[in-house]
Amino acid sequence: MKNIKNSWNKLLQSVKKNLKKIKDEHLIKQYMKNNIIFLTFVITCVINSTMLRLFCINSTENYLAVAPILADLAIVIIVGAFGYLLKPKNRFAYYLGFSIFFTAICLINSIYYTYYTSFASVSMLSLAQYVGDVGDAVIEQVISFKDFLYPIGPIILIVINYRLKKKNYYKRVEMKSERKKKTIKTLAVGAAIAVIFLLTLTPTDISRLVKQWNREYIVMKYGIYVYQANDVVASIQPKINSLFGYDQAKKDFKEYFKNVEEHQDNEYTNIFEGKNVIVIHGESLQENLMTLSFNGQEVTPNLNKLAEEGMFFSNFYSPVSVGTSSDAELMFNTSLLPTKSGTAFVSYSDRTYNATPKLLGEKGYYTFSMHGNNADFWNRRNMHNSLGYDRFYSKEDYNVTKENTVGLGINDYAFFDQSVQKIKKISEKNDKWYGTLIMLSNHTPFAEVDKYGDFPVDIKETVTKEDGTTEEVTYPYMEGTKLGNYFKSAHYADGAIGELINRLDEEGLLDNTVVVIYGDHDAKLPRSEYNLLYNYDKETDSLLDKDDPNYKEYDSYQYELGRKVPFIIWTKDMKGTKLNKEYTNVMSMSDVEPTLGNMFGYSNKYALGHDIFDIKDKNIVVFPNGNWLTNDIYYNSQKEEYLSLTDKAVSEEEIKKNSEYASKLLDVSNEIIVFDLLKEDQTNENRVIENQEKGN
Ligand code: GP9
Ligand code: MN
Repeated sequence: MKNIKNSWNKLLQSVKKNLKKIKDEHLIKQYMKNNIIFLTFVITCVINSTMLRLFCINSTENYLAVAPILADLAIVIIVGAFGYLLKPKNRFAYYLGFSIFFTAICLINSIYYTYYTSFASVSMLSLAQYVGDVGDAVIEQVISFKDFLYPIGPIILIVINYRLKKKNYYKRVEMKSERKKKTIKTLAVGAAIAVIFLLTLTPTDISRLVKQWNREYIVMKYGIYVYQANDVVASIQPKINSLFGYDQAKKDFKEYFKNVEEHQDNEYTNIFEGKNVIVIHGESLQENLMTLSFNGQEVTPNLNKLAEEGMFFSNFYSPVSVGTSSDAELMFNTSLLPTKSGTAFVSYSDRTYNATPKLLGEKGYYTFSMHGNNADFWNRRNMHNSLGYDRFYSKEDYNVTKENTVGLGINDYAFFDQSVQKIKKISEKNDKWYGTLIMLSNHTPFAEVDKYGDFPVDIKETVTKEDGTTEEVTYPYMEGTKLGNYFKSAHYADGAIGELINRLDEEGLLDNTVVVIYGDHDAKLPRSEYNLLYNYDKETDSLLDKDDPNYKEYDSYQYELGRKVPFIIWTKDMKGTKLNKEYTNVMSMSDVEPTLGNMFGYSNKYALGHDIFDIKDKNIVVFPNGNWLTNDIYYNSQKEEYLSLTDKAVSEEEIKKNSEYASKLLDVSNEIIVFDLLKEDQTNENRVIENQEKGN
């Protein structure tokens, strides 16, 4: 104890002594005087990046954020440290070069943000060719006063350098060892700031950096310089992945499709040929919502009604990976599975896809997608083009106000309302169309409860007292829980779906249209929340005791199986027809394209999923982690254990066969995307058509 006290006192004394030395010898002043160019470089670069953030992202969180300033500071100091390796007279060129470079990053992002409400990516350099066409418009509408502020940084540097030169500032000689020492000391300061910054990061921050899809969030947390460096890495990674293994991939691909059984026509073949399509991408809509009511009110009355009147696939899974929403779109449209690393939407948007919009486009459909969020979220701006959509309507095309915003952006009601007006115009100009409407309001964290309207998720009971009078008793139940808030949010989103259907009908847009609805993935809420839902004890307002005979634990298998999402195909006149029923065979999002293809008369010969009416009860849902599900078994490949869902005996052989199939499917899907294997096929096909046209 005494020792600790002594060392502590010694440390304090030494700090005091050093501070006194700094004060007496005017060391700070001296340091500033000797490092004017370096300090100007650091300060102007950090001011530029901070200015960019403040101009672009208007949130209190951003205004108060210290973390991105630390990150910018660390990067700029570390880059600046290497300038000390040069002789004093040569340093200015180094700092000016980097100052221009950093300023360019801020300027480009500032202009890009004004135009696209998102930050720029080097992977979009290939789109630079289009700038020529819109150049004048960019200058008139996009470059604004604030953009002229960034170049002030390098200009200040030039002016200061000019003055210093006049005063013979660069005459002093620095030995090599002194220069090295300065570099190391400055690097140490940069590294220390970097460490402080790293301590502020949460696991979510790190995972978002890796995924690089929510660019605004990354800039807000890491600053623009880290964002841009990370963007370069994320853009190069897919190129590196595709450098090795092409031959093997091609071989696997050929082998796989050689063994795929040919599709057989069935009673659903071509039943919807020529009809218009509206696809509703239901953000975080889980199937179990449809089974729940609170105080006699269903959570999703509109979805339930559509399911009752249409074709309802009640065992439908969306095996998304880190790409969540975008993985759901990928599987839905291309019948492929998520990639093993990165996401198809962000890392492989330049690949060839045999996607539904493209295939229907070839059949004369006008295809479009609509989403109220930034077009660059999940890189949709590029990827929707690769999927073959003729037009992508994004935030830029909607009237988004503070009043109509919920969560990530425009609320589903306003989004659908404005979308219907656009669809009306589209339908006037095109006789066949296919449109995807991507919802947004029901997005995690489901926190804006006051905006969702009144939907109590408590238990209200009327109790008769001893004297014969009655009393209303309320038990909080799911009120105030994350899952409860999710129910409120989903109820709100479901209301928007109901209104959309009414609006479309009013405009006569349902008369020759098939509506397809899917939940993109589950709510991603912890299992403990479901335990409360199924084991609520009114008396104690908490979980039932585990020993209670009524306690039924929501185990990890139930949780996994409970993550299924709704899939509904509906037309306004389907009710009561033979199509109108519940379809219970297990089905995956990657089975949608072949299933719809069979009904609408198009086909992707490299689909990895199946027409559910062809494969029927033999289907296997494959998850990105190698788990799989059939009508009879859910298999957990990590734990190498399974849950039997029926009385049928499970054989080792079946487990082995299905596990091999799952792993093959994930490999082939990944290889198709990474090595762009459909491109070659497309090129060959085009060649055949050209030759046929030439009469060869
Ligand atoms: C973003 C929205 C949400 O525009 O589609 O994506 P998610 O976080 O669900 O993947
Ligand atoms: Mn989503």
